[in-house]
Amino acid sequence: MSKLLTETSKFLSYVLRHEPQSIGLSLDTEGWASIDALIAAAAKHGRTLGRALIEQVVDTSEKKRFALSEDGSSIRAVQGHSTDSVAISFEEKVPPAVLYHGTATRFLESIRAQGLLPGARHHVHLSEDRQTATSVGQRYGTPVVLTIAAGVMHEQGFKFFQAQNGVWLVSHVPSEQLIS
Ligand code: HQG
Repeated sequence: MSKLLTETSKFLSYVLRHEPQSIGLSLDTEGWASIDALIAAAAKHGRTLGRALIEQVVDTSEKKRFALSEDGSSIRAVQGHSTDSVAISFEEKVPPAVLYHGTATRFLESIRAQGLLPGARHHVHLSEDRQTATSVGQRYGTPVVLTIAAGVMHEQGFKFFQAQNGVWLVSHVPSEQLIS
């Protein structure tokens, strides 16, 4: 991916997930921003964005981080938010028996003690395959993949959601549900 696409993707992640106010942008509670408003707000803060570039970032994002509205007028990040202005109404879904979470070895002691916590984000992020989890864990150090008894948690009443890009979401994971 070109440097411009990567940089633009990082910028969009920042304003659509975390700090929309940093460029004076408003998101609705489902996370949508008007593309025209996004382009205008970015321009005011010295970043030239065009519709074509935005659409290219949406199309080339391997993790399918962003979605366009049906009429093409708005954009949102499909998961990963920390901003309080967004509360996406994800549809509940029955998870597979096990899900995976990639983390770094240096967090293990704390995770074994407290379980998995969402940190600044709205949910703990889980994946269906170990490979994705490994690459997620690599971002923070030596990766380690934890296996989560998602089926048991679901039976206990935990609500699971799946974002449009396949990432599984849950409020937290108690340490007893970490199988390995
Ligand atoms: C860890 C990326 C200590 C947790 C990825 C993680 C993902 C604890 C870090 C998405 C803990 C939070 C989300 C505890 C959890 N003690 N550490 N009790 N509980 N942690 O970035 O899951 O590229 O907020 O293991 O692909 O790493 O941005 O979450 O290491 O899907 O689209 O605290 O972000 O996607 O880190 O990553 P994050 P995450 P994008």
